[in-house]
This record gives sequence, structure tokens and C-alpha cells, in this order.
Amino acid sequence: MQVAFSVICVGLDNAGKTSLLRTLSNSQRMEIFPTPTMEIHYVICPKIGKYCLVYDMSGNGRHRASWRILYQDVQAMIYVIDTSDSEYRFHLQRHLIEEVLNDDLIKKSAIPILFLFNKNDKKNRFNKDDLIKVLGLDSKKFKNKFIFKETSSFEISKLKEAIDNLTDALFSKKQ
Ligand SMILES: Nc1nc2c(ncn2[C@@H]2O[C@H](COP(=O)(O)OP(=O)(O)OP(=O)(O)O)[C@@H](O)[C@H]2O)c(=O)[nH]1
Ligand SMILES: [Mg+2]
Repeated sequence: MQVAFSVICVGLDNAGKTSLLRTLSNSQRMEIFPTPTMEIHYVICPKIGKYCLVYDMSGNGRHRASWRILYQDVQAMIYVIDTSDSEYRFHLQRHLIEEVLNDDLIKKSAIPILFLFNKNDKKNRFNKDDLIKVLGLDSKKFKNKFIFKETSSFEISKLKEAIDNLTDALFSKKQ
């Protein structure tokens, strides 16, 4: 298996990280539990016909500090947001995103970040453009390239498109 690049997948607990990565990596449908610390997925990047290795991190508060251990080993980030979350959790989310984006290692490497606005199959959810504002995702303030996509863990076509967009961003950044 040829691995072209590595990605860290982060976001609050219950966002749907493991669910969408299992859809993308064609893992057998099995019951989903909160990720204990980390899970690894190999995801095909249709554009380049190679795989990327995705570190699926636990979003639990106790484990978030371990995300940065991998920041130097990855070439991209996927940040998953549950669009049906509560107001309190969006508040928490804003602080967490601020912390990630202002981390010295993320600033220095300027890796592209794919923000997935997940659970878009739900009726009671916020739309992408409102959340971009609420979460302070102003790309002009950062060197990292931001990609925004609405997804559902159960719809593979949008997820594949998102991986294509990330692959494009990664390789255009390197030129
Ligand atoms: N409706 C809906 N539910 C989803 C979607 N994605 C995930 N879920 C549900 O959300 C819950 C949490 O999903 P996980 O994939 O475990 O979330 P996670 O981000 O990996 O959570 P941690 O491992 O705890 O950080 C599960 O009950 C999933 O079935 C989605 O796109 N739509
Ligand atoms: Mg998980």
C-alpha cells in the first residue's frame, strides 16, 4: 500500500470522526464507540490513486492534549464539527479551534486544514456559513489553507470530494 501523506483528524468528542473515517476506509459497519485514544485508517485519495494515513484522535477532554504530539508528523489536518451541537458546545469549540490554530507547530508547518461540518443529514443543525462566523474561522488571519465542506458520515460521495479537495490543497501548497 503506497501512503502519500499523513493526516490528523481531530474535533470534539461525538463529532463523527470515527464514523466518517470508517465510511471512507470501507471498514465493516460495526458499532461505534468513543475512540479510547487513537485509531488508524487508510483512506484512498481518488485524485492521486494513493492512500493517506489518518490518525483518528479521541475528542474526549482527557485526550485532547495528545493531539499535538502528532502535529510534526502530519502533512494535513481534518477538523470535524457536529453541526447539530448545542450552543454551549459551540462556545467550547471556538476556544478549542483557537487553541489548535494558534499552536506554534500548526502555525509553523502551515498545513492545510479541512473543516468538515458533519451530520448534515440532521434536521436541527446550523449551516456552514453561520458556523464559520460563530467559530471565528477567518482564513485571512492564518497561513494555513482552509477548506470547508458539509458532510454526513453516511454519504460517501461528499466525503470523497472533501478528500479530493484536501489532496489538491496539499499538492498545490507544495508547488
Ligand atoms: N445523524 C448523524 N449521526 C452521526 C453522523 N456521524 C456520526 N454520527 C453519530 O454520532 C455519534 C458519535 O460518532 P463517532 O464517530 O464515535 O464520533 P467521534 O468524533 O469519533 O467521537 P470520539 O471518538 O469520542 O472523539 C455516533 O452515535 C454516530 O452514529 C452523521 O453524519 N449523522
Ligand atoms: Mg472516535
